[in-house]
Amino acid sequence: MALDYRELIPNNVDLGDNRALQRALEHWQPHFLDWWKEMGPAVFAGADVYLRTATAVDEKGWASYGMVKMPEYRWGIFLADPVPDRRIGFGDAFGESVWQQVPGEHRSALRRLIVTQGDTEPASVEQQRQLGDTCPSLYDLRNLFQVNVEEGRHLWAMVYLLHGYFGRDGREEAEELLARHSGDPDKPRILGTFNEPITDWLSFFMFTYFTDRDGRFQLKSLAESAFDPLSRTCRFMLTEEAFHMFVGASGITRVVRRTLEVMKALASEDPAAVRNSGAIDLPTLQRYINFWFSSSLDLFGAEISSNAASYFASGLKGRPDEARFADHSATGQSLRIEVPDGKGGATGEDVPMRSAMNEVTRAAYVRDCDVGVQRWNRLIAEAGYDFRFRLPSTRFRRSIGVWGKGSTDPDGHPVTGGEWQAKQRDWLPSTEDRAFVNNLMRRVTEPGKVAGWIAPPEIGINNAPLDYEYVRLN
Ligand code: BYC
Repeated sequence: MALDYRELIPNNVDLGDNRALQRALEHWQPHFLDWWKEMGPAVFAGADVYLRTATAVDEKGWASYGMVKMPEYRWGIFLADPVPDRRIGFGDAFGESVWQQVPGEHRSALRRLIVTQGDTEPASVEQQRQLGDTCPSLYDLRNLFQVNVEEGRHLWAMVYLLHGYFGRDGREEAEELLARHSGDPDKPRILGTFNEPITDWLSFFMFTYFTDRDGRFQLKSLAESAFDPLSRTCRFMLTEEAFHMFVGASGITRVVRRTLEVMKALASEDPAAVRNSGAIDLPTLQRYINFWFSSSLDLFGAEISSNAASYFASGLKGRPDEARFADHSATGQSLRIEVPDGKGGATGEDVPMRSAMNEVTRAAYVRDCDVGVQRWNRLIAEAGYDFRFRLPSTRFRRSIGVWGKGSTDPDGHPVTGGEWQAKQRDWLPSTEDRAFVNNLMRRVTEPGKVAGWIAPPEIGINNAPLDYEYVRLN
């Protein structure tokens, strides 16, 4: 279905037929634009950017590319096409028709899920707002802005659901999504990771690799929802999300490539020598991986969660790719979860499967994260070095869930507060690491040129050459 851009709010939900909803969203739109100007990209905010805009909601050929000023981006409301006679795919109401309206008994839980999802979208734009200042190339600057406008559109997607299906409460929640701010001590964003500062591009690539990937798994879970408008909007969001993870995966790959080139040229693996040559040494990259991976693990919630059990039972939130599971009721099954034994070790606890849904999703996420790690390791091996990256244990640096109280080392062995203090700088980016990385961040905006700490991309955007002027700075 082609998307209609003639409306003030582009949409494929027949907004023009629902005057009350249209007015409510047109009332919210200027608030969104004020927020974008105040909290969105701080540098090059008015530049012409080579952006893609959705033209259809199916998976093939949905994007058109052209020069757009970000505040003029056509943010809109796009839902994937309905699946005829769609049925609830899991939980107690398995096989019943999906819902086109919100059932009263699930109203508050659904609103909470939609608000939590919606809150992350503007949060990420806020976190990344200063990055344009230090872009390593016009290509990367363009990708940052593409990610930013799409996160803005994902916010629109959740605001549409709040306005369209939750009445006055929904409208109030939509205002609150613009009132909370990343890192604000009084009104922070809801989930921890979205309050972490992102002041350098290495963190941006780690975030788009690890945190956007959580987004992918959460959106897949919500795409299973019995509340069909939520399912349809998440299905379309997933097609946009894929690019964000490409930015992360290819970004880290390019950093690793550049580091290996420098190591080769120096004939040395010495981190200090690598740093002196303006590249990021592999142990520092490992510490950034440890930081963003562990932070993103918390986004899946607690290992044992009554919230997750009731979301599943009532059909609100399924498992990613639910159809792949043999049994969609998940009753009479359990999952063995490792919990601290209180004596410095771990012990297994059998948890009813429905209460362990967060862990099922987290485990799938960990496997997916490891794919990139192994790819980076192959590059290192091919270059002839023994160093290998690895994901730390899922117990490491957790704030949420059974491992949220004590501390462990990256292998997941509990450590005392003193040991943690002593070893932290080996495991996580230290103040010096951050200062070093931040110091490398210098703006490069000559078409085709790339900063010295990262290799050039392999191909341009939409078949444009690498020296294309992806952002006209004006
Ligand atoms: N930080 O019962 P539990 C994305 C809270 S990213 C702070 O385990 P549940 C994106 C939890 O709220 C995807 N608090 O929770 C990426 C609960 O609070 P209350 C975003 C946390 O409900 C990049 C309490 O701890 N989407 O799209 O099973 C760029 C007990 O926990 C955290 C979603 O998250 C945390 N990390 O699971 C842009 C999907 N984790 O009730 C975008 C919607 C948990 O005691 N959200 N808590 O006050 C959900 O499905 C669930 O809310 C969660 C939590 C999976 C997040």
